[in-house]
Amino acid sequence: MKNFKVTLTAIAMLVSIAVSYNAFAGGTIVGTVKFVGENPNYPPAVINKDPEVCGAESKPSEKLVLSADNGIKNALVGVKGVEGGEKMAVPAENPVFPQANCAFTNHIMVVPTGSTVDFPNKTDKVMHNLHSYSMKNRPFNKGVPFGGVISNKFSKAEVVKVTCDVHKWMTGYLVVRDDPYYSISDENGKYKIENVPAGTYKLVVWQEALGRKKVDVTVADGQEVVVDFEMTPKKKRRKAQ
Ligand SMILES: [Cu+2]
Repeated sequence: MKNFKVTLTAIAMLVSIAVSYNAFAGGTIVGTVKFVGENPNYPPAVINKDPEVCGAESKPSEKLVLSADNGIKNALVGVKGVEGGEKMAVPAENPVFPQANCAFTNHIMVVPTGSTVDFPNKTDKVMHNLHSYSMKNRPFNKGVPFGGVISNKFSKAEVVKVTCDVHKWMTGYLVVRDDPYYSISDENGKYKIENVPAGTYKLVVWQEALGRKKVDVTVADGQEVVVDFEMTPKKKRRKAQ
């Protein structure tokens, strides 16, 4: 009987080791997103409305922000098709996407699918009129006065572009996403995605001016795999003959 108990304890220990191993299993994908080609040099936004609030000086374009060695800031890198992986929970407090000085404070932000996002205007003594562009979530087009806030629920995963109809240069992106296997590149173009379950997937990079690119990636438990991306300007469409 005593031996039986010892055996049971040993099995229980093995099971707990296996469980904790699984909890920390997974690999990491890291890399750099770089721009290759001729810089389109997007012109700065000319402030032609409400300069007393928005500032009289032009604002640098946020469409393609490059480091000195052409690392791309604000590229979204995501793993596609992780089956049985984690899902992001809807946060208890609404994610916030503020407007300040006639710009969106976060140019790009990821929110879990099902989130209600608040769009406050706490600082600008002007009316903003937010306008969203989406295919799967119902678009909105609403004014946000000084001190006001609008809220919108995003039920479907997709990238939603948000602009302001009053101040045409204002542009931001909300990435509505189910799973946590993504990263937004930093000012040097670097990204890192951790705790990816072992497997072979598509790794997709998206950048607002350059579009989308995907490669295959194989992730192994406890390993780090390096995937660098090179992005080039979109080809101009030829005019119809
Ligand atoms: Cu505005």
